[in-house]
Amino acid sequence: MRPWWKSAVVYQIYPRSFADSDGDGIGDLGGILQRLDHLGALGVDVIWLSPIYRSPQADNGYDISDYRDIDPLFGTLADFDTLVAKVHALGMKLVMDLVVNHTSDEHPWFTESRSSRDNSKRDWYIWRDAPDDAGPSRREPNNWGSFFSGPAWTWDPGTEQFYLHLFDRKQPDLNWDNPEVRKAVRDIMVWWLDRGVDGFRMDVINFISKAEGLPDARPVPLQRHVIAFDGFADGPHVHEYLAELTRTVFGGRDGEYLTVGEMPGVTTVEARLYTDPARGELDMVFQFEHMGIDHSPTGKFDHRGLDLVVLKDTMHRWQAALADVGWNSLYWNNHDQPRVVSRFGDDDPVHWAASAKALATILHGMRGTPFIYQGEELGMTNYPFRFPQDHRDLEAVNYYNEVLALGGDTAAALTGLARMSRDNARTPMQWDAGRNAGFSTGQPWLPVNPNHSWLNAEAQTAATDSVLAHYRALIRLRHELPVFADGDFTPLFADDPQIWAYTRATADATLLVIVNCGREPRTVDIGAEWAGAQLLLGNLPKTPAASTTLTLQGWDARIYAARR
Ligand code: ISL
Repeated sequence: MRPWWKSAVVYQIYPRSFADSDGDGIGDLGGILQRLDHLGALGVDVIWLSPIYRSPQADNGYDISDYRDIDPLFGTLADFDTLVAKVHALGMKLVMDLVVNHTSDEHPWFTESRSSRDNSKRDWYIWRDAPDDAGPSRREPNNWGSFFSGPAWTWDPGTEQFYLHLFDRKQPDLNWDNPEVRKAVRDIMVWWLDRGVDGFRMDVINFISKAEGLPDARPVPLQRHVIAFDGFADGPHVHEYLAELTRTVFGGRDGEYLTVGEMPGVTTVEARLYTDPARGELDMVFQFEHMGIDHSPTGKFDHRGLDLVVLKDTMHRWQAALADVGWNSLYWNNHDQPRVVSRFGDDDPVHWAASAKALATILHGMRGTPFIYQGEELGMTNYPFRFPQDHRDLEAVNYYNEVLALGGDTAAALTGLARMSRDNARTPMQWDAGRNAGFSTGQPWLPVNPNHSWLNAEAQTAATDSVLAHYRALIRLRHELPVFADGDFTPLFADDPQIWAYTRATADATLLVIVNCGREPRTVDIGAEWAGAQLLLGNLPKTPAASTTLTLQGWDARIYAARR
């Protein structure tokens, strides 16, 4: 029997930016409760909540100081229990974000660990001596860089050793080679499952096993610190630790659960192993190849434009690689990525709606489990960031300060940030055309996009041809037609720089998904077998039935079912 999550659609909430019920300008659990009907009407099956645990909020909750409590910013455990009950009553499931590659430096485990070299928690984190004499120019134990600029090591003057942090210095990495750490993680997961949650999205979970001896990464010209994927991604024990976790947490539990591992740098070969049901590791992973194709070798803020053929090829390779074993997750957006309609679509007002629907059609037609990030179902766009002080995200702030300190091109840095900054995803959800887009009665922690005057949930709920209505239709199709979950995937026109097309087929049904990813109309020959095919969904008014030749308008997107 096919697992339930193969025909499910997941919706990600970034609680801080979703809905604010108490007027402090920061979204909260009360706000989510007030807006659950939006998700019920959309038809999604699962809600994934970005972290709501107690946290100093250095990385907006991806730095946890207590895994068994809710941050007062968001509410209380009682609010959480109410939320779980309401989500379940609406027939949806709730998945927690589990951030266990690292904790906050304010977690009691770390405060104990740093208190002395012989503390019982010392070995819960990754501590190393300086390789040379102490002094102001003391070298770090290796050349690894932090994802958020600078070295991945911070010196602790109290105990005179460095600790490792792949992310911010306030996010020290746990030492998963210590069985006590693995046991502690397991206990946290069981505690939340017992509270009623339906699974976990596991943050950078392919980073938990570091390479033996923490070797230097391959040097990169002009960069002293290197993001050393080969030093920590898909490390020597990661499969063993994940299988152990899954067995000990879910073994013997009845229920329908979902696990998805977030995995920067993961390859198709590794992803097959992680998601092979016979190995008992994870249900699906988030891969990043399609999110990297517009980054330049010098980093994500040096944009290199979109080559559609490369994007298609990347997505198609993942479709093929996980066709017989494993399973894909499908996403364009999350809280770390710029808005897809501005990135791979066309957010010019004339093309905005059609291109948002077209990108949705491409993704939701594929084999895998689609994830929708809040506001994506409205076609929310990037924010018009202009000034350094516009940015809140520590990644953006650190990057800008680094460019400034090195005497680099700050104007170029601002352009790069406007295009790629994670804050693009984090501006408040646009509920209506009113003050603060209906997000909060107070001052929002990040400004609301001025386009909420016309781009908002209320307007789109009332319209039958909105981006929102298109997402609803795609979700309904996935629920109704088994071919979306089960069908084979075959690309068409693979080398075409403007047409994105593929078929999905089972023994009983064949679909054609065909999209014009450009402004100019295109005529394509799709073959006689498609003549008279039934239009299941289109994104423009008056889309005709199929014929051997199709003329597609700008950003025209169609799904046809072959006649049998
Ligand atoms: O956005 C990124 C930095 O350029 C990504 O590389 C991101 O850091 C990476 O995808 C890992 O993301 C996850 O872990 C981070 C957290 O900041 C992200 O929000 C989270 O999704 C550290 O916990």
